[in-house]
Amino acid sequence: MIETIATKPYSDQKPGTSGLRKKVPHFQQQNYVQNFLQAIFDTVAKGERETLVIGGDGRFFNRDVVAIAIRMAAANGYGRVIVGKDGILSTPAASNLIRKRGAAGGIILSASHNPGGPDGDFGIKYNIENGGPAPERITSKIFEKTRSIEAYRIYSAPAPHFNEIGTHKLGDMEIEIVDPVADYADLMEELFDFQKIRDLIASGFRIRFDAMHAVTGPYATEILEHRLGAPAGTVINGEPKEDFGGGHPDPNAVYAAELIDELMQGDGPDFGAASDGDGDRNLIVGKGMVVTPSDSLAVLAANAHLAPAYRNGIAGIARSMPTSQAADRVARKLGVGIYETPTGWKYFGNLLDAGKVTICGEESAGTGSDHVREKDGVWAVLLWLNILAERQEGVREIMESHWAEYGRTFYQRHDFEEIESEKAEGLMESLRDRLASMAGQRFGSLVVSEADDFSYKDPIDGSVATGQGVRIVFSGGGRIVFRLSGTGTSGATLRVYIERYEPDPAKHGEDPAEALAELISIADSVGEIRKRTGRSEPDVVT
Ligand code: G16
Repeated sequence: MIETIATKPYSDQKPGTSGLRKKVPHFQQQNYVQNFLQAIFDTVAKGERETLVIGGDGRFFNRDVVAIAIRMAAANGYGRVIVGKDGILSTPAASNLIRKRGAAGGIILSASHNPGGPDGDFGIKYNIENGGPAPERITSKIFEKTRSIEAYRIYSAPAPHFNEIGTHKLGDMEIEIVDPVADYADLMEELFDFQKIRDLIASGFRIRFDAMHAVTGPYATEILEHRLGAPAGTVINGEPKEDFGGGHPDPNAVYAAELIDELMQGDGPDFGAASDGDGDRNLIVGKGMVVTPSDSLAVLAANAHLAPAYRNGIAGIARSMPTSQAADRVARKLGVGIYETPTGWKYFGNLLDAGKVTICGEESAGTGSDHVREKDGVWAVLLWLNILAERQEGVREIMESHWAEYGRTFYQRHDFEEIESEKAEGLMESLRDRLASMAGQRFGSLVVSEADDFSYKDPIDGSVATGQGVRIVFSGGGRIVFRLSGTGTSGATLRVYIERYEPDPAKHGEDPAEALAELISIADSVGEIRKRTGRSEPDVVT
């Protein structure tokens, strides 16, 4: 029986960079989840008896919300839901299922790289029928609905267990519980030359993949160990846990330090990789070298033609604005388009759908292609492996020859976390106020050539996004970007992105902190970071 239950609106259900993210206890407030799901169902125009994909990264509260989403989908006219066994679906696997099964959309439960557990973070995101995150015009409608919601609809009977593959019914709705890994692994096998990678591994090439007790464990184990023949133990921390084993599933130098240390040993593995909570981010580590996400995007774009899926070349590259300009040089050389979008994978969707770009990437450890409409951690690892197998070179040799050919863009991101929101807003406001007078100003040895607050007009649907980050560009190619994160759950996180182009190969071996030292100190003075926040050091440098 369908029940209509009265509820009261919450005022804070505005989706951020990637869906609604809050602490678990916040989500556990009465009807908080139900309100947001009903607002989604009321917003998305759907025909009769459509299909909806449901799954998440397995973090604490995942199962409860999967069960609620199934019951509410049944009460909101869906004909079928496809649910990952145990409620598990990595974000890229969910994107693939939406596309493959012609679903109207999907509910993806994750707070990505944020920690989990009863006091950790949780998140709900809606993806549209192309498999990608809902664009702004939909998320803002969802937000509007949450502000005036009066009731939600739910099926009174409990949801069936979803811990075994099979089909069930709830009212008229079919519930299909699927293997979360199989379709995704098949897709990877279509894109890449698995035999070449198998041969590389059989020749003694050693891989270490850290799944960080998050969702990619089963995916990486199936693909690397079972299908590609890597020895057992290649995947570490491979069992997804509700609290990620107490860790922080963010594949960066801080939280993946153990993996990085192992790769810095002379007798360590040849290739290291890690992914995040929901499997869409990636970290690539070579022997003695961590590859920055911006460099990884540039190298993958330059070498994509070595993998079967991209053999005929790529149509273009898109990167988020704060991502380094290394990929732009590759696009120019290939003679393909380069697009600079605001932060957020949702901005790539239209470009991918229109066939303008094939490869996309972000400084926040995300790379992906037109095979799905999300960034994809395991895909990035496999494309790297395919390239390594074809070139028969190590990660370091590939990076060094890339820099020799294109020049090196030194890059760092400095995060200042949990700043009081007012102080962070004040800092951004003050920068914006000074933008008009900035061009021509000298800081140390550098002169500002242009400064603006980034805005973007989507070339496909004409929609405009403003206020996407303050850019200060210096003559000679240095750049500092300031923006506030849209994914945090407490206070504000100030992100400062710093880059400098170095064409001279003799200087490519420099330590990035040294190569960027002058810009780092300019960032502090121009941004008044210490003065306004009291912070002299960032919490995380990536
Ligand atoms: C999300 C978005 C990415 C974005 C990242 C960081 O990733 O999908 O596009 O780059 O957040 O955003 P911010 O700088 O606003 O915190 P994920 O992996 O968290 O879903």
